[in-house]
Amino acid sequence: MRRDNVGPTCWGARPRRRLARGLAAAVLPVLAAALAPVADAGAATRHVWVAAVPTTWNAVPNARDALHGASYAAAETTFPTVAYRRYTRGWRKPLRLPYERRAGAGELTGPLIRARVGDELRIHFKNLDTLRGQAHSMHFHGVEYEPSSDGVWLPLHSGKGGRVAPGQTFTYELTAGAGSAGVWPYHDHSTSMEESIAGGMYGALSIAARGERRADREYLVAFAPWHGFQTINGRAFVGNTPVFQSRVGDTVQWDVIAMGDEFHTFHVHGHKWRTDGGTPEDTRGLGPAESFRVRWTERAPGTWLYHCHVETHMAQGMIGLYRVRR
Ligand SMILES: [Cu+2]
Repeated sequence: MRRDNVGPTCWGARPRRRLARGLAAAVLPVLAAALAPVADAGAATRHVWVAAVPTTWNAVPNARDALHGASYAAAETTFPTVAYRRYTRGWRKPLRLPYERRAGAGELTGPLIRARVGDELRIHFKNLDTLRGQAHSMHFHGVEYEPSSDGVWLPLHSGKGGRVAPGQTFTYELTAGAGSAGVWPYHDHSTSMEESIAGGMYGALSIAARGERRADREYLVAFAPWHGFQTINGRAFVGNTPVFQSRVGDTVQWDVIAMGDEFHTFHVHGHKWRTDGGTPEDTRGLGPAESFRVRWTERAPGTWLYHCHVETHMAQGMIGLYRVRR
């Protein structure tokens, strides 16, 4: 099992550790010799517990659009909704892992789910929607699965995973295949998908290639509309959207996804990255359910803006701060 991924992959495994250690001491050298030429010997099965839960979300908690000097009443920016939340094993307690906190994920936007090429993912989903009492699902981009784990509602074709009723559970079985390295969205694809996505039922998978080192800093930028605002991770305007932090010398990775009906252009001031073909770039467009990640080694201290460069979106909140310390 890999240890480089932040956060436990299986909760409650501790009591079995001593037995496992003894077994490992006896069996591992034999296995290692047998499997030495196999590249994916480090692959893991990662269990993730997620629930759809009612919540009340304020996209503008400081009540201000600082750039335009406008202010908002809480009633204009706060609405009840249903969102994905990570839980401990068996959905006992809500959980937000440290890397999710640093990435600005796991609040309105669902958990940032990390894996590595070769891993198996078991996403245990429970529908706790007592707000609207609707069915929900999880549909994942970029990974491999059988139709039964597609999480899509299609009459006469879908199984239980496409329409998980309130109070019910379903486990999606996914594989991070050879082409899965990168960042991918997931979202509700059940009968309630339009209303659910508009309310925040989406999130990101971040899948590392085999042998790839994780960046020192990883940030999530989820572009989506919300009740007339244009949000990043469910927040609108500088002072509400995530403030991402790094130091000169850090490798930084930006995970960018878009949900909803509109096209966006991701832009970071004072920085460039390279396309897969090697061309320098400082703005990249994406449409609904598209996603990408960009990386660079930080060399530019200061306080910078990141934003969607569709100017009406920027004016409606799709803008944030990026701070680089020396
Ligand atoms: Cu935009």
